[in-house]
Amino acid sequence: MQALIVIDMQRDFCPGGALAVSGGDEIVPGINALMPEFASVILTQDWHPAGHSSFASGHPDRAPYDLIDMPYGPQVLWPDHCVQGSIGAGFHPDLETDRADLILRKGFRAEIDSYSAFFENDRKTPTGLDGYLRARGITALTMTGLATDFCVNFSAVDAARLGYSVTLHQDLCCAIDLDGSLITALEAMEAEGVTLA
Ligand code: VGL
Ligand code: ZN
Repeated sequence: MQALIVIDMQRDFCPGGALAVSGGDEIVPGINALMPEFASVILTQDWHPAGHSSFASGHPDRAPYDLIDMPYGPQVLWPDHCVQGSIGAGFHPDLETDRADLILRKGFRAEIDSYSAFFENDRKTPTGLDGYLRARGITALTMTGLATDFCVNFSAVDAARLGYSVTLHQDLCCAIDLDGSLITALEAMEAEGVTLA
């Protein structure tokens, strides 16, 4: 059984949003068009409390996109984005959310970020998605959404390590691309056996 995973197709990651990925909105029609081909459609939603520890605004001596050391490892500091209940945390208005079987929220703990749909950034606290997929007999995942080099990458790598058959739909993803992070991410996914399609 195959699932389409749509990562973080939220207003804040689209042009005009707080952490806009250039061209991020252009993949919405293609994602919608792909939904009927899948037995299951799962959406993720980046969902941070105000003042989240990944927001540069809470680190007075730091700027957005700085890399800092957190107790769980390195962490990029971001502009405030996807604050729980805000307009920016909502899905892109054209995304067909009705088709979703599950909307998985992540990044809701103030002290730790969660790029991956499977584990928080300590790479070991589970979100519960693995259990959900296993319980439903879903074994193959096609990954789409934002951003290719962060949340899509971490989700695809974790999924491959968990034993899923993973395909990255490259045309239906879009990258932030900080200092070559896109090429690094593509190499990481390939090394884990993710099919780049
Ligand atoms: C994301 C940075 C911060 C993403 C989420 O969805 O790729 N990137 N939070
Ligand atoms: Zn975030």
